[in-house]
Amino acid sequence: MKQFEANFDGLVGPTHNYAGLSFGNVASLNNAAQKSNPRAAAKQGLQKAKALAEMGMIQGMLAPQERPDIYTLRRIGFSGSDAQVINQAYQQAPALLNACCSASSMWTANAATVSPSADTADGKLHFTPANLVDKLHRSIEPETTGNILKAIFNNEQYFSHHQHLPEHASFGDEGAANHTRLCQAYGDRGLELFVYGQQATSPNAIKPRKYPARQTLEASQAVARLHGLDDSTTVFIQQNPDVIDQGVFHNDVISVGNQNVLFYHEQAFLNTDTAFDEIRRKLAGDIHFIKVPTAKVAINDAVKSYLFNTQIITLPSGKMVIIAPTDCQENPAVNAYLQELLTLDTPIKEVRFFDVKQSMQNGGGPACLRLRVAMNEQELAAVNPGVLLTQALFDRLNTWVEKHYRDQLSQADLADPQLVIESRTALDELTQIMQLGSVYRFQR
Ligand code: SUG
Repeated sequence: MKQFEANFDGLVGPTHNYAGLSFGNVASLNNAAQKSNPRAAAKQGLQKAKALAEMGMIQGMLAPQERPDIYTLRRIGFSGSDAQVINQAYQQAPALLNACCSASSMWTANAATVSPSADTADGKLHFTPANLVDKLHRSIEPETTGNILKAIFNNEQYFSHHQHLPEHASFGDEGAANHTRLCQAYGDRGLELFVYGQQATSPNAIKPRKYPARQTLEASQAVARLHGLDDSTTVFIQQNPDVIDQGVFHNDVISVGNQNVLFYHEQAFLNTDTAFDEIRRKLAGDIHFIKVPTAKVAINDAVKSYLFNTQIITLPSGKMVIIAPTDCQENPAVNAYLQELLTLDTPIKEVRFFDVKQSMQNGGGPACLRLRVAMNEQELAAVNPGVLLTQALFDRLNTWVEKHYRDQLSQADLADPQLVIESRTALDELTQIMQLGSVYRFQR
């Protein structure tokens, strides 16, 4: 049976803005209060997704969430009409209004952890939405994320959906951003590598001092249990706390894997040698560890350029290509490294650059924008076809963006009650375009 790795990219929502909400994410803080361009952001994301589809990759889209999140604002005591709720929040607690307006669900690497059927005890493909408890604006995503995933992977014979983990710091879970699957062919049993930032139930365990470690070992272990992964093919490795303190808030900012390739910065992990020995033991067949030394790319350059938030994809021809943000091309050290990489004896043979700057300014590169789902032919046939990116869907989505999105949004604009109406009108139409049914609360 044929096997694929599909990418599901997050469609950027109409309220995309820069609110400086993510302490520990340098780009988010540096760009706080800049004006955003939601229309350009959505189009940049669509262009990247379409380019991958044109390369022969299976490409899907995940719908954005309903923002402003009026329900959370009501839950914390703002009342009256929707317009009154927005106005009160803006006057009394603008930071909370900002949190309820973020389009952060675009970064679908944080939507869920996904284990392909080849790895799980019951032979089903498993999904656990990430609870994202470390950040208020992200902690309000998982319920709708679960609804959207269930509307897309809607077949109990093949797909198993779990509830997100308990909403407590001990179970901080950031989804696929801290999870990599290594394998030979996509349909082979793989090794699932979970990268955590701290061990929450062990107060003396080593952790970062300055910035939060969003992912806990306890969360990673819980997801592995839920998905029915076997110890013999699962590895837990701690992220280096020193790099978290330099702005590496997710593992996918410092390492990325594809099939039997792990591309990583030499400072990415703690106890690298022991962990890599375990990986060699647990993954059948060859493995290519591509180490990027600090002497070639400093952590600061990796964080600014997102060299590791690249997508490494395998084209239908078998060739591996690295999909990088144009920010990598603009950084002399990183660009030089990428050109050198292509001359090294590794499976990565080509680099292609994409402009995703609207997302980058909030700390989201190409890899943040996608959720990987390795599937076989039967599973792919069971996916809701309304979300799979064809030329026709691309055209419809582009037209939809043109029609509904603003080309500028400032923090003050978030107080405009019209934004609620605009956003709901857009999403209502989107659920029809993508055949999602009623995934949003306003539709119920
Ligand atoms: O969670 N930024 C996101 C970026 C997520 C990137 N994802 C991965 N690395 N997989 C975050 O920090 C910024 C929002 C703001 O400040 O307006 C934000 O949420």
